[in-house]
Amino acid sequence: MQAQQVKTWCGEAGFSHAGVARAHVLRDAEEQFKAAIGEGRHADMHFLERDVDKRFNPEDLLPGCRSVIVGALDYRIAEQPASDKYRMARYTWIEDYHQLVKRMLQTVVEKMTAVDPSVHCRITVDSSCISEKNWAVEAGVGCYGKNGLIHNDEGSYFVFGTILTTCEFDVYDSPKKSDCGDCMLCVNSCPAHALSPYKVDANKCFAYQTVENKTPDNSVLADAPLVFGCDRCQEVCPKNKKNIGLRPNVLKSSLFLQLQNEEMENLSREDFKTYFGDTAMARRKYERFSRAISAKKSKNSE
Ligand code: B12
Ligand code: SF4
Ligand code: SF4
Repeated sequence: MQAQQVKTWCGEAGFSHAGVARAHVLRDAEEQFKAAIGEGRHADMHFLERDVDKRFNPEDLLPGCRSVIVGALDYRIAEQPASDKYRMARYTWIEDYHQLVKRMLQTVVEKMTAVDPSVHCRITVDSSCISEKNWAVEAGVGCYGKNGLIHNDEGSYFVFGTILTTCEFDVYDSPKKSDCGDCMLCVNSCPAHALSPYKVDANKCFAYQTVENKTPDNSVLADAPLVFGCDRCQEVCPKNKKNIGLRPNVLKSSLFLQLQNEEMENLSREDFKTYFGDTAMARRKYERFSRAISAKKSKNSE
């Protein structure tokens, strides 16, 4: 199949960038990953300790896998949240990307199998153990940044999904080299001192503390820049300062952006469902949300 054809389909689905990597075992990345786990940089995310081999060998996840297609969705929208005290990470401002990106990739798979019904595909969006970050680099859709995220010319506000496929392509993309140069803005601006170049210590990272940690301290929730997630190391990145161009029409802003400070403070369980139900925040319970809001409210009133 022609790689350009599948990239065109990805564009039609709403992806800002797409690339195709030849499936192989990512030995270097596996070593880096094992080192990070060995140092305990994954905090309590024990799911990262499982199936380590499969993460870097797509054939373990899809027998006969020959290629990995990566779609990158730029999730910036023009709307801003009404609340200035209780803010959430940008990736929550739209429909939960796990569902959105999966649906977008599904349309690409349908077009591929219409052309060649013998092709097998498996879609991943944080849904399997595959390391989407590493495959994004392999497929040339970005490069490693010192803030631990993948960047391309337009910055880092991208989420990724992959299609593992038995399909072979006429040409393949190549990995891009890191291009941060001497810049250290993200490392020096991280409020949690969680960053050293290209490495994130999740134990300290506010994104871990506010989203993944099941028992975070109230003081940590109060100090975190955001109620849910953290964007500081992206906000300071010069690559993210470029103007927002035309947004893909797949992005719809979430209802919760309309909530004022007081409405956030008094949100009932039912309202939480109404306003946050379609966002990635709904993956965490209402109790978790209201605890974070209370911690921030106490800090604000000090
Ligand atoms: C666990 C996880 C987290 C954890 C740990 C973060 C981390 N840096 O690993 C926490 C909860 C903290 C987190 C936070 C966030 N996350 Co997160 N997360 C993941 C997840 C599920 C797994 C990542 C992983 O394997 N980490 C384990 C550690 C050991 O790996 P690592 O630090 O990435 O180490 C790699 C590098 O060393 C790299 N590497 C290999 N060779 C080389 C060579 C060079 C030169 C370099 C520099 C690096 C390098 O390979 C290693 C192994 O993969 C992925 C989805 C997925 N399945 O991949 C999303 C993912 C990485 N997260 C994503 C996002 C959006 C975020 C947040 C921005 C959300 C937010 N606003 O709060 C923050 C950003 C925090 C940060 N600065 O990284 C996106 C990243 C998009 C992007 N542009 O890069 C992903 C890809 C989800 C997706 N499907 O789009 N996340
Ligand atoms: S997400 Fe926040 S806490 Fe985590 S590394 Fe970036 S700036 Fe630091
Ligand atoms: S802030 Fe600077 S060092 Fe950090 S990711 Fe952006 S360009 Fe790289």
